[in-house]
Amino acid sequence: MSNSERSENRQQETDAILERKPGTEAVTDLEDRYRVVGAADRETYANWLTPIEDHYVCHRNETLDPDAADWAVDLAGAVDREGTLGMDDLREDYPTVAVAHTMECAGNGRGYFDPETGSVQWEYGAVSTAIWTGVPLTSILANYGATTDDGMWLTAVGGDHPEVEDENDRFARSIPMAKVLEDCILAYEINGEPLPPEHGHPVRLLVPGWYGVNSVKWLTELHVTETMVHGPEWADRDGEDFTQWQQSSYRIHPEGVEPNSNATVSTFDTWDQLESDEIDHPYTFDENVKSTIGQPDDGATVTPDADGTVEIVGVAWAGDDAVTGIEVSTDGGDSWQDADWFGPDYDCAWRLFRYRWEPAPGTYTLASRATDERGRRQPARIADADEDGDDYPWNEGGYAENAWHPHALEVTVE
Ligand SMILES: Nc1nc2c(c(=O)[nH]1)N[C@H]1C(S)=C(S)[C@@H](COP(=O)(O)O)O[C@H]1N2
Ligand SMILES: [Mo]
Repeated sequence: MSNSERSENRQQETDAILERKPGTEAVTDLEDRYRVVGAADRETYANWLTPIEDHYVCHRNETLDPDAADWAVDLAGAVDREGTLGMDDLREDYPTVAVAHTMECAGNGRGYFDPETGSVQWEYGAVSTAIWTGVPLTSILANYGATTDDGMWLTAVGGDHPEVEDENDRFARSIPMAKVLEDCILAYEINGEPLPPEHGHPVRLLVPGWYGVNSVKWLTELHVTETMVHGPEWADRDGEDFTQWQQSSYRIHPEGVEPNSNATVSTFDTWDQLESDEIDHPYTFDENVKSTIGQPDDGATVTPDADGTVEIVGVAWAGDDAVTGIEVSTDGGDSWQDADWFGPDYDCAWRLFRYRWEPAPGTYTLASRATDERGRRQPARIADADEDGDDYPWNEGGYAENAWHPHALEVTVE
């Protein structure tokens, strides 16, 4: 296949996803081969559940659409016996659970970085909340006698391959065993429907509250390992490189730095890693505290209700930590007021907030700012490339952005 044929294929694939998902719009980076769509509408962030039609999509290789009857997940590594799990085994031999999960692409907000970084220029649309149904990994690992001590890792591999001949990377992610046992599942349904192709049909790993990259789609292999994918054994396994998506991409580091490869790390919280001396270039594991206003829309002209108020509604999340504080500003961040939580409160899923605002006619800058259970609050801005301080660190990949100022919006009150 020629390059232009490939790029036409990608365009058609993205168009097919958009047709199935009318609530999304392309943010595709065909140059970098990413098929991506984000929520088309800010309204998505004034609702708790994201319909499948609005759920963002992000992956790099061809979208797979295998027959579920032919699919199997191989389990190997530190287990008493190796296994091959077919879809019937997963559905019938194990408990079924459903988990709420706010999935955010680690590149969500990348479009706000200045200087601009490479890859998909997401603004706020690469985050969604769904109910995912599947099998708790702890049941599968127990059944196969896996070694699940603290410090162990579970490595998951996707069935997708690069379409370009000189690239040999495979999509693999290693998850610390403690997290796997706590709440990870092999998911085969989203919002009660079988997974659509673009969300990983027929089965994916689901890592609640962690950046989307960890939730490997089209799951084909699981390995119980003492290290994450790292070193020659994984960098050249039968001519394929399983380390790239763990050790090179999706790491937070300054410009021009090749992130160092680690066999293991003992701190998993992304923000803790940013603050830790142990880890130079944090991995994008759990999601940083963040919030997005869903209503009113950016640029909207609003008419107050009969009682003179305008309702501001949004969502706030903090990965697998609880989001506990939420403030709203109607003056561009000069002053802040507490907003109220409402709606569901599940681990690893965002919470809805509302604020009743009594504005005089005029033009205003609205912003929201969330705080997690450990008192960590969204920083104001993304720092300049060479700057230290309290702002969110500019990083080459544009990852894990959670500053509030870039997300502010302008509203005119009649
Ligand atoms: N096999 C595979 N899994 C993958 C990816 C991929 O390229 N290949 N992309 C990851 C990234 S970067 C994200 S953000 C999430 C997006 O999941 P979604 O498309 O279901 O929203 O899938 C992750 N899982
Ligand atoms: Mo992503």
